[in-house]
Amino acid sequence: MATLLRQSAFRLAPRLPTTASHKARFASTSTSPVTIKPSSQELRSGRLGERNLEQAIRSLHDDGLVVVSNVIAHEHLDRLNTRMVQDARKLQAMGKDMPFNYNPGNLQQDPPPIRDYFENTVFLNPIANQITTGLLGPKPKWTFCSGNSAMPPEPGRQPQRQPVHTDADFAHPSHPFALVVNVPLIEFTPANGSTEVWLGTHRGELSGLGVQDGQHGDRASGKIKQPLLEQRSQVRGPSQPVIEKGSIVIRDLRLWHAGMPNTTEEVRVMLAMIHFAPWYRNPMRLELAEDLQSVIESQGELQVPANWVGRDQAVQSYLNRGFGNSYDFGQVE
Ligand SMILES: O=C(O)CCC(=O)C(=O)O
Ligand SMILES: [Fe+2]
Repeated sequence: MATLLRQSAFRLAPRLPTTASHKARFASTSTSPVTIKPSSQELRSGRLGERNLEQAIRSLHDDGLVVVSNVIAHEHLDRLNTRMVQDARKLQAMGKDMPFNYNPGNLQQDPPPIRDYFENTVFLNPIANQITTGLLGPKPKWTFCSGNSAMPPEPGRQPQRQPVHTDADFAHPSHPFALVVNVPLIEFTPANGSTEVWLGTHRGELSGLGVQDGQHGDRASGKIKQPLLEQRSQVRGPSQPVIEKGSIVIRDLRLWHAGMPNTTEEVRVMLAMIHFAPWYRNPMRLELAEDLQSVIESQGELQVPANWVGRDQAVQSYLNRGFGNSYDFGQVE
C-alpha cells in the first residue's frame, strides 16, 4: 500500500520542465524589451500570426512593453516629422510658457489633426490595434492622441532627464486597463533621448499610488519614490533601447519610464496614443478636423469618441492643448 501510494505520488509530481513555453513562465530579468519582427506575410495582411501575437501579449503582461519593428513605411513618418519638428521649434520659442513635462527639454505636442497628415498606418496601425485589442478586449477606446518631443539643448543649457514616473498618476485598476501606442518618428538612440524604461514595473506592488510622490496635476506627479528605484535597480534595472524607425512601441500606461536628454541637434518626436479598455470609462474625447470623420467612421477596430471641428479651428487649437499631468486618464463612476 505504502509503495503504491509513493508510486502514484511520484507520478503526480510535477516533471522538471524543459520546454520553451515553460521558460517563458519565469520572470525575465533582461532590461531590454522584446522586439517582434513580423514576417512579410504578416506585414502584408496587417495581422500577426498566432505565435507573434502570443509573444506580444505575453511581453505586455510580463514586461509591460513590447516593440514591433518595421510596421510603418518611412515615407509615412517623414512628412509628419517635418511638420512636427517645425511645430516643436514654435513651442520652444514660447519660453517659460511652453507646454513642457517635468522640464523644458521635453515638450507635450499634438500632431496636426487634419487629413493631410493622417496616415492610417501611423494612427490606426492594424498590428497595433490587433495587439491592444488582444489584451484589452474588442474595440479599445482611443481618447488621447499627442506626442512627446525631446528637444536638443538650448545654447548654454544642460539637457535634463525627467524623473522616473508612471503616467498612471491616479487610482486605477490593478489589472491592465490602458496601453500607450508610441510611434517614434525617427530612430531612437540613447544619444537622442530614447525613453528610459523599467520593464516589469507595471503591476503588483510596484504599481499604484503607494509607489508615487506628488499629486495629480503637479508637474511632478507620478514620480516614483527614490528608495523604490534603488531597490528595483537591484532586481531589474532600466534601459534606453535603440528603437528602429518604422517600429511601434506598446507600453502599459502603468509602467515606470522617463524622458531622457537629447544630446543631438535633431528634435526627437514620439507620438503617444492611448487605447483604453472598452469597459474603462475615460470621458476624454479627441478633437479632430471634420475632413477626418469619414476615415475614422469607416474603421471598426477602435471606438473613437471625437469632437469634430472645422479645419481652421483644428489647425488653430492643436498646439494649444494640455500638458504636464493636466490630462485626466482616470475613469468616471
Ligand atoms: O519623451 C519621452 O521619451 C517620454 C516623455 C514622458 O514620459 C512624459 O512626458 O510623460
Ligand atoms: Fe511619461
